[in-house]
Amino acid sequence: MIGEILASCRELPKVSPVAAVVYADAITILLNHVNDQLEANPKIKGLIGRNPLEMMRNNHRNHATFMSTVFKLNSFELMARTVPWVYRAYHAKGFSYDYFLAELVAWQIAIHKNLHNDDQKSEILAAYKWLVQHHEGIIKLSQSGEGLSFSVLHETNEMQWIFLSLLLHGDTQGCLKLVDQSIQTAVDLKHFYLDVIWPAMYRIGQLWESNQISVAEEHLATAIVGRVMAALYPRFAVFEITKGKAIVSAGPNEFHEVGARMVADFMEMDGWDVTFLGTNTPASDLMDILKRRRPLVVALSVATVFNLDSARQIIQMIREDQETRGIKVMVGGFAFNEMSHLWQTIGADGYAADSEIALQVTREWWIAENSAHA
Ligand code: B12
Repeated sequence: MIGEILASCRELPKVSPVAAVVYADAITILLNHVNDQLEANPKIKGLIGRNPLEMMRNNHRNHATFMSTVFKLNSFELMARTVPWVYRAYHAKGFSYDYFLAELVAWQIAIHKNLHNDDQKSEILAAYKWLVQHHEGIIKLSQSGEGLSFSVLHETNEMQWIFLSLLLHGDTQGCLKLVDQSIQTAVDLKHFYLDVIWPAMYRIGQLWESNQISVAEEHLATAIVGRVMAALYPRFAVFEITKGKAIVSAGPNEFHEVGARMVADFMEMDGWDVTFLGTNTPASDLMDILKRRRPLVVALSVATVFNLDSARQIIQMIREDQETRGIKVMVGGFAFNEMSHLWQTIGADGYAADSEIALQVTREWWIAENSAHA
């Protein structure tokens, strides 16, 4: 099924860069138009499962940013893999499947009325027509979960289940005791990050997505993980710096911190002089710090697919500025899980699926840098 859908979306005509920009520039107008149409629909309360209208508007905002990313990257595979997940997540919260059809029709009307150049309009509308035509197939995919990049689970181990259960009970002390007893060395710490925290957080994501835990419970789990990582950090932070400077960050509007923090901690343990900026760093501020610190590597974390385009823009800024163009850009994060080739599409120098592989990529850069200056 996913194979057929992917094959069919690859037939879609490419969206020209100018049409992608026109869509991005029109987002606010389109968004208002779509919201107005759906809010005027007499059946809207039933269609959105009596959820607050703000939840629907939020979906429209995410949709617009996401489609803008699809058009700018010209990646219809990204669209075909992500839209079933959107159906799945919102349907679990009570949105009916008919709502998506109504929404897609509203986008078509809004585009029709607000974009003026016929060629650009038809390039953009082709993607929406495809979505409407594949509505039933998308529902089936969302129900089966086939091909969705959002069901990554690692092999289970006992520690993972204990930790997950403590997280779900909101037991901060229990989590801290568990790590205190089981983590003695840097190797233990790495295993704990990769084999326990990482899969546990993915499981938390699945439980949230299928409405089995609330947003508050997900926030609680993330907050506990943050405390656990902070508690472990002083034990392993004093490492000799044997490599160059690195900056680890998530870009603008990217609020997922745990993965980026893992990469920062791993690199620090590997001898890098790491500056960890956390999340949601504005592009211009990132550029400033890159110019001041002149790192060899900048590591950018992208979890949400609609932030791929801002990562692309930052990479472009880094390349276009004489002072920063030599900096190696490594990317990673959940957004690349099933479509790792996207790192090339957005212009990065390297990609790693996890914080351990990130060390291999950056070690090679460090060796190359040293041999160039030897
Ligand atoms: C916690 C969480 C949040 C928290 C984050 C708080 C915080 N302080 O971090 C909050 C509440 C803010 C949040 C918000 C949202 N979230 Co959220 N969130 C999660 C959750 C449950 C866990 C994230 C996490 O900690 N993962 C654990 C880390 C270790 O995994 P990781 O980031 O993938 O990192 C590993 C690798 O990817 C890699 N890596 C990561 N970064 C980098 C960088 C480099 C350079 C390299 C080399 C490697 C690398 O290394 C790590 C392993 O070593 C995930 C579920 C999931 N599957 O991840 C959803 C998830 C990421 N969120 C999701 C969504 C949709 C959202 C929202 C849009 C929800 C909404 N409707 O508002 C917003 C978006 C906010 C934004 N603009 O960023 C979706 C993303 C779908 C997608 N790909 O687009 C997910 C997958 C949930 C789901 N199953 O549907 N979220």
